[in-house]
Amino acid sequence: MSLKLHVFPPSPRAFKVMAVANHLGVECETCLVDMPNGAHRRPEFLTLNPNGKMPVLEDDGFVLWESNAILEYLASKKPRSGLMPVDARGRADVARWLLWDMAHWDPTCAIFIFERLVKPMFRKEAPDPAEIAKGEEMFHRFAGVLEGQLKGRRHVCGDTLTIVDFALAAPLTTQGVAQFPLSSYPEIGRWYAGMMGLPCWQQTLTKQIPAAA
Ligand SMILES: N[C@@H](CCC(=O)N[C@@H](CS)C(=O)NCC(=O)O)C(=O)O
Repeated sequence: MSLKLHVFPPSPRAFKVMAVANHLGVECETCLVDMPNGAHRRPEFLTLNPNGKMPVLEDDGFVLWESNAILEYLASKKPRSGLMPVDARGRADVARWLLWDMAHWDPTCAIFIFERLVKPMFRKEAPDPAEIAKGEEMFHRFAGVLEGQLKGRRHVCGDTLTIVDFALAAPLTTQGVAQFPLSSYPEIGRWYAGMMGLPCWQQTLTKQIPAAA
């Protein structure tokens, strides 16, 4: 049985798992989680993820939620891809950045995505300037960390592409609408342009519409 990915494609958290599966050539059946119609709150979805959140992966009875855990699992299917290092320090470095993502980067980017994309598009509400101001303060703090890390490195964990690059670059796919204050971060711009050059990135973007910029 092939893998199933339960996703709402406009979300960057869906984008990253679809892009990694695509990059690795891991065959996945995509099952739409119709979030605007509340599919993530229905009993059948809650049996997959009691948090009522997507993405969720299913692999022959094994159910996995949390997008970055899904990235690790997908990478484990193709250990020679290099997306997940094999040495202890390399793995610890990847763990460090995936945890940093969930603690800092993802929640920061989520403020812009929620205020400028989700609210106007799905709730017909205007962005809250106080939330945007809070997002900008957080963004400059953490984008500064990422910018420093990328200096002298092609990718976040060195010169090799890893799942970290997918995790951290995915929210930026919504830049056209979310408008992260990115102009003073040339290293992030250079690195993100490289991600956009990946065939899997472009293929996955076509599934993300209408959020893709
Ligand atoms: N840390 C989780 C976050 C998942 C998440 O918040 N997904 C959002 C969509 S992008 C969701 O399903 N939200 C529904 C809700 O909170 O009710 C992950 O990375 O998988």
